[in-house]
Amino acid sequence: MTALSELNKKNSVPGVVSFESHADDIVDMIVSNQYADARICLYGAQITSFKPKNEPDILWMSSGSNFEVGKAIRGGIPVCFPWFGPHKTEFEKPQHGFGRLMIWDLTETAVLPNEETLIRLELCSSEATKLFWPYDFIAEIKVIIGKTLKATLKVTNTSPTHFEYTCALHTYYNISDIEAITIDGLGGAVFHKHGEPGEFRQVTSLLEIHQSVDRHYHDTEVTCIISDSRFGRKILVNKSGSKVTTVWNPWVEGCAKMSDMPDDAYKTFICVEAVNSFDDAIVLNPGESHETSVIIGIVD
Ligand code: TA6
Repeated sequence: MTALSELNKKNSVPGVVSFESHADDIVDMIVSNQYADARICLYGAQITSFKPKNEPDILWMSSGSNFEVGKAIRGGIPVCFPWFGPHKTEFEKPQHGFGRLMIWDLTETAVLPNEETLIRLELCSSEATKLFWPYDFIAEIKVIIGKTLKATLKVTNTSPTHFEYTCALHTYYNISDIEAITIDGLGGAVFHKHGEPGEFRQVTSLLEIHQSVDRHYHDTEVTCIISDSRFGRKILVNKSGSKVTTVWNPWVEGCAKMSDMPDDAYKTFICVEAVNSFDDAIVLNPGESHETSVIIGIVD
């Protein structure tokens, strides 16, 4: 039996959860309930679409994204694990870790009493992960699809020694126009610019973006709101278990350097990411776990 037919046989829920082949070795899970429609790619445990009923997608996907094992998917919610950004010392190792480059196991699909849909995916340490990182671990992505989407990355240390990891739920939000949005919530927070020395403070309460931005805001756990004047909607970006919020848009010159997105793609997405890194790296003793969560949705 193929992986796809086995998934459909064992894990589909009639009218709610089904599976579709996206490309060789890449399977998408399609979820549809009374609240929303969503897609989750088992490769990378990457949520690639979340559409509350009668809304344009909250998540952005690049029309040029790869769907190929070994390459990252561009858009949705990439899971960066067990490091965020480049590896600290071994620069040949994959940017943002290997979590987004591996096929995760589906461990649960369930319909909750309130008709929300619960999905759990797991990545356990193996010979393949030990080529990149020597530790034993269980990483779980738990997704609850309802009026909002809740995604939690739970990492458990199953090694006999402690380890440190960094991570991100690197969400790409679908927006009408980068110059038509504001981000509320980061006023007063201290940030550093990616790869540059120095510390700055966000002076205005609303962040507007008119050029490339790659900022890591420190010591902030607040909810952000992305207001989109042209789409006439406000996106809720709530998080927990993360003290760093990263805001990224590469602008036209950055897009031009990336083969998996059109040059003008920067206009229609903004990344606002729940991050554990820098002074918020996570250290786990044997048996300990940490959870990093996001809740996204439309503000009524
Ligand atoms: O989170 C921001 C960031 O680390 C940027 O520096 C930028 O490189 C981006 O992520 C995308 O990284 P990727 O490896 O997906 O091209």
